[in-house]
Amino acid sequence: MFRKSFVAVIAATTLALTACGGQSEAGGEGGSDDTITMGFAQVGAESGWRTANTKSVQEAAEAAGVDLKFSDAQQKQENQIKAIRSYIQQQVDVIAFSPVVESGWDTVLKEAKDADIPVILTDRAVDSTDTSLYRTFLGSDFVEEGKKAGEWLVEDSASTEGPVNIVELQGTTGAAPAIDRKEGFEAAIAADPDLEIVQSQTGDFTRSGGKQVMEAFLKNTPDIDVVYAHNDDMGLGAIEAIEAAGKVPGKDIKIITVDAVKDGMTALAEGKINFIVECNPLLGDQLMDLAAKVVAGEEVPARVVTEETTFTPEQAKEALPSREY
Ligand code: GZL
Repeated sequence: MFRKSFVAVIAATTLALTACGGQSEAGGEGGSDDTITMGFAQVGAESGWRTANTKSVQEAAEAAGVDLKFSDAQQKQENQIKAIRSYIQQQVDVIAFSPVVESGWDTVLKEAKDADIPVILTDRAVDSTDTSLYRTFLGSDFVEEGKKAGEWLVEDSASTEGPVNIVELQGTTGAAPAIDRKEGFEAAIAADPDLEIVQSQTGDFTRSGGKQVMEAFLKNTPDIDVVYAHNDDMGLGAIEAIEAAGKVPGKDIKIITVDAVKDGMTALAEGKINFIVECNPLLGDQLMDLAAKVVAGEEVPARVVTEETTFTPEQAKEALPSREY
């Protein structure tokens, strides 16, 4: 709406200045014409992280006066593509989305480009080689997150004699965080030949998925020493399976996760998880700032990386009272 009315205002201004040199009439029907309309295609509601991310986007849109059209794709790429097409039809001013998987976006992103609607990637990236299909990517460095997890384990295992058997709960197959967190972790643990990933399977970033896969690992894999879960929710599911098997999570089997949402931080403070790498879901304000710049035709960085840290149990106890998510 902003773009069409912006042209109307220019036309009205030109006409007014030509005709009588007076103030321009704001174009458009009713309401303020400088309201940005954003179409946001969210992945789903699969985890505590996603819930916090959705809340952040919605609250930031409200605060910024952005008219937000929001859709939940229930973790299905075809639903996100449908949502993006509907935003193109509605001629929104800007489209933002977190691609559930890296591949298969070029066609619909070309449709947005042909409709002259800028696209902002938030949270997850796409593997398209044509970077003109989106204006910027706002989100974490997932390879770095995986490295931080692996580096902690290398240090923690330094005094351990013999093999350390690791089982890995991967995120959604084909998703950037799953691919990159695996890559970063494997690169870090390569430093210690005793550290070996003996099983690796997707739990789809959900608590139930993590529990089911961990139950299978416990049945078919003797001597599991460590769980590396690509997010807290799968780690929390693994805790349920480990306890049901009569073992003590955090002691008999150490657990490393990524995200640092409240439930994960609580389990960390209780010693059921041993280390968490933070992945910040509060992207809303940065997204709205980027959208305003992109719609105004201003240059924006190709990549905006979010700030994040790591937590031990002691640090979780200190951080929990003031945690925003
Ligand atoms: C990471 C995000 C991931 C979280 C999961 O930025 O895409 O998806 O780590 C969420 O909890 O489901």
